[in-house]
Amino acid sequence: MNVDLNSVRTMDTAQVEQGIRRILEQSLGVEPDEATPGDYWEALSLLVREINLDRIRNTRREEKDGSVRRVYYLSLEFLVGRLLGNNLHNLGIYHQAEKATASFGVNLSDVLEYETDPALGNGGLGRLAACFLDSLTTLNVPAFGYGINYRFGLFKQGFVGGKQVESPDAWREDSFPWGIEKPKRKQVVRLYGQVREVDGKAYWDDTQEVLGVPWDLPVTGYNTERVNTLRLWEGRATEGFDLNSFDAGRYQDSRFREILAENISQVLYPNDSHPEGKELRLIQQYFFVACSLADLIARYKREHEGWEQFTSKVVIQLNDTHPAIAVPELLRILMDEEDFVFTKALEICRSVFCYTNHTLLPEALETWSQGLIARVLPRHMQLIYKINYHFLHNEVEKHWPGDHQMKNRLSIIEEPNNPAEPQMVRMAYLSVIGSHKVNGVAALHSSLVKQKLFPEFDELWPDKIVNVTNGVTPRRWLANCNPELAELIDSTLKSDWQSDLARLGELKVWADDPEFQKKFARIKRDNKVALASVIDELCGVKVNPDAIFDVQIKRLHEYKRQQLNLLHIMAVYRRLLEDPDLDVPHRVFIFAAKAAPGYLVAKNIIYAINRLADRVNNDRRIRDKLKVIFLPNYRVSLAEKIIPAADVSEQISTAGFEASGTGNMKLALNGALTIGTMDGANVEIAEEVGEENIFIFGKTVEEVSDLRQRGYNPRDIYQHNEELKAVIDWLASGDLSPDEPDAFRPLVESLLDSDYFLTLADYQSYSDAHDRIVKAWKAPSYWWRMAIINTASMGKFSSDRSIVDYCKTIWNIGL
Ligand code: 26Q
Repeated sequence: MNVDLNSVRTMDTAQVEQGIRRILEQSLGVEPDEATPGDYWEALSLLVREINLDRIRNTRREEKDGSVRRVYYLSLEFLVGRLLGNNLHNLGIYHQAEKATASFGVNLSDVLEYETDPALGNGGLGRLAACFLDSLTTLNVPAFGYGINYRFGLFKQGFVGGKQVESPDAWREDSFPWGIEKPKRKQVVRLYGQVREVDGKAYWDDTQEVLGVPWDLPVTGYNTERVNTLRLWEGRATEGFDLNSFDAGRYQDSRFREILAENISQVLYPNDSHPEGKELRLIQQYFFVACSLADLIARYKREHEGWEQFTSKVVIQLNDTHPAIAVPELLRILMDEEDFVFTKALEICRSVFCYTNHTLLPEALETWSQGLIARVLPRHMQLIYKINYHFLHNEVEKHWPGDHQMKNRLSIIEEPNNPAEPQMVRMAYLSVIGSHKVNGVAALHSSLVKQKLFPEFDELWPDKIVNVTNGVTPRRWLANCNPELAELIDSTLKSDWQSDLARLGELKVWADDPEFQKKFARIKRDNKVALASVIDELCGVKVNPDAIFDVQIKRLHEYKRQQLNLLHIMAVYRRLLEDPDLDVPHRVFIFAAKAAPGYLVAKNIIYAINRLADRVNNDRRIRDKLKVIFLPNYRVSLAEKIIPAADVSEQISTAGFEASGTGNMKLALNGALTIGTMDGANVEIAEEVGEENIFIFGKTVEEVSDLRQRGYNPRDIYQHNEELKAVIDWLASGDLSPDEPDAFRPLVESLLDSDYFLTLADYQSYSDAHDRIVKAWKAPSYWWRMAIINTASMGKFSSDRSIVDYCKTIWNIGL
């Protein structure tokens, strides 16, 4: 980038110490010797915040000339994780802070534990957005993230008798020094009302108004003084207006507005695979889109005259279809407020919007009923019809003249099979039609997006659908969460792998070196000891750090197949009961996962794993050879503790269902070996590490589709696989839940009656792959060679590489 923000000024230990003392005494009003670790956390955070604020001002100043194209990343989720440690690393003052806190007699890592995770996302999509902000800043790309400042993030998960219970997570009710309210940048958002047309011009009147107030989080990067901004909107009632309607005797109306405004940014919806058509969710989507577009247009107007340069200065990335209403909103602004004609306005939309697809699951594709959009956003519904008409009657008609079936198939409006059902608006089609590029998130996924999801669009616009494989930031997911390994790499490579992850490849020459292997293995063991104490603290179970730590950490979903893992563990347990002297390594199977509160089978799987864990962990007969752990309340900060300690990474989705996965990358980066299907980014991971360094099993996408075509009956497999039959019968017997014998009926029925995700079909192949793992573990020099090669081969999966790809193939930004 042409702005030079690359020279990092640092602080020495004495300056950090002085800063902490000043803030403790003058801002928090406590003496250093009376301060708690929480006070130190707050003081250090406030110190970092001062530096960030300075740097934000510098960044703004350097960008004022408006010479650059800014990236606007619109996402309903940003799972940023704890910020203090990350900021200290980025500022290059982590070690200074460590020494400074030590001089006060406190341990920095204890201090960092005080921060609550901002839980502003469900899982992969939200965490990806956070990794991308880190990389955008690190690569010096001018960027804003736009989202919602939810009062309650994703629910907190606890277990009662092994069953998931949810409680609200009021994450920012504790002190949160990172957000800075910007009341001057507030926006008014209109909802409901009706549209009048006068002389061909549309007027949207009688609307309800709510305020959006922004709240800025500074986004720092590695080795740069640039600070980008994550701007999160909060809903508030408009002032003054309420009294008017109150005077007019419309008390209901005024209360309605107030309640609506305050509800908008209250909660993050906890579903990640089955959108419900809830009015409030639609309002959330429009609310943050309207605020963000108004904000970025105002910024553009402060920097430029006229609209000519808009498309070369602005690019807007839609993180899935959740912000898709941005397309008709920008069209509305251009036509109704800026007097553009429709075709020109659409052309502008199409050159600024890009859309990332994260799912092929048909039930996860967003649709909204036409009636709901027409009521909440009447002008937008008109504009959606207008876009659709233009698309079908010009573009589709030109390519497939007279083909009415094709028009039906590609229409943004889905006609119901049953006329009593409503017409539905397909947000994915709206996004494709309104964007200039559409991308999938891994090579396999993108090719399925082309072939299965949008084949006609791909024919119509052959260059529109592209791939950008996901990535993860090596700063958080190696340097910060695994400092010992980072240090070993530093001292071995003597090059800056943190900003050029491909450099890790140079570690391959050490893969067979006994000394290096020893150090690598030692670090893994240290991390396992640390995780063992977390497990003891959270679950009250002691685990052996010399056992294989086999982890599956991700949202709970049938397609991710935690149930496959469960069935296999049950089989391992049975084998041990049959022969307690079996010569097998000790194994600890570790799960962490939240289930959507309304997803009954997913919750049933959690309950089954917990019941099994209870049984296994207390069975003296198997002499600690097997332990099963379900860590509660999975979140970014817990992932940071599990990932460095993992030996085996479970990536076992049904082929064709996991768009990419990013946990797979984080785990391999930290030296875990993958047991996985040929799905999502696993395919590319296998390509990078080589098939001899990964445990691939199960049906491929083609085999899955062949099997379905032939007609799949899970009962055939159940009848013919003795071990599998035995564990399913055991699950169905009620033995694991004597107080509730039918408890696992939902799971058992799902497996035997439909098994849509082919758990049984892949069982034997999965079990065989585990046998290969056990064999490999028994030959340590072989195991550690593989582990080192995994770490060394993850260069491709840096989110820096993903962002460079976006810049080149989608955003047209030179670096
Ligand atoms: C939609 C409408 C209404 C309510 C909720 C939602 C909703 C919310 C979240 C739908 C989907 C999500 C999240 C999806 C997600 O996390 N997908 C994952 O994205 C990762 C990043 O690309 C991929 O690595 C994963 O494969 C994919 O599952």
